[in-house]
Amino acid sequence: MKTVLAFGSNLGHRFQTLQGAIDSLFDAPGLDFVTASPVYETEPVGGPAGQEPYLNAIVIAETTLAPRTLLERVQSEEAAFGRVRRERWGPRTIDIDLITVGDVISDDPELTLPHPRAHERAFVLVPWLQIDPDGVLPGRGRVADLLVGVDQSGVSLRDDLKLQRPD
Ligand code: PH2
Ligand code: MG
Ligand code: MG
Repeated sequence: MKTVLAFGSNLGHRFQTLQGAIDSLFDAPGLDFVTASPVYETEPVGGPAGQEPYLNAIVIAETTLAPRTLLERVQSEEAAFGRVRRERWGPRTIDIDLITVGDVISDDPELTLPHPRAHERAFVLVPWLQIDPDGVLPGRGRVADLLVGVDQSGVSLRDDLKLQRPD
C-alpha cells in the first residue's frame, strides 16, 4: 500500500531531527521509502502563541504493515527523538503523522484515516503536491483541488535544505 507521512519539527535542530527520524523510521522491514518532498518553513498552526516556526516535509512510502503497526512504529520513533507530549499542538522536536494509508478510511479515535485535518493544512498539502501531482486524499479529493481553498501564505520553500534518501 502507498502511505503518505507528514514530518514536522519546531524545536531544537529541526532539519537534523527530520533527517534522523526518516533514517531510523525506514531502517526496519515492512516500510520502504519512495520519495521525500522539499522542506518548507511554516508558521505554527494552533497551539500556544510565540512558538518557533516549523520545518515540514512529506514522505511517500510503500508498506506491507497494518495501519496500527505503522502507527506504533511512528510513535516509537517520535519517543526516540525526544518528543514529550505536554500540550496539544505545543512545540515538538518531532511530529510524524500518518496522512493516508492506502485508501483506508477509518474513524477510530486512536488512528483516524485519512488524517482528520490534512485537507485544510497547507503545510501538508503544499509539499505533498510537489512530489505527487495526482495525489488524492481518500474521501476528500485531489490534493491539487483541496489546495485551492487553503491559505498558503505561511508556507515557504527552504531550497537550501534537502532531505536525503535513507540508506
Ligand atoms: N503540527 C501541529 C500543529 N501545528 N503547524 C505547522 N506549521 N506545522 C505542523 O507540523 C504543525 C502545526 C500538530 O501536529
Ligand atoms: Mg501533527
Ligand atoms: Mg502527530
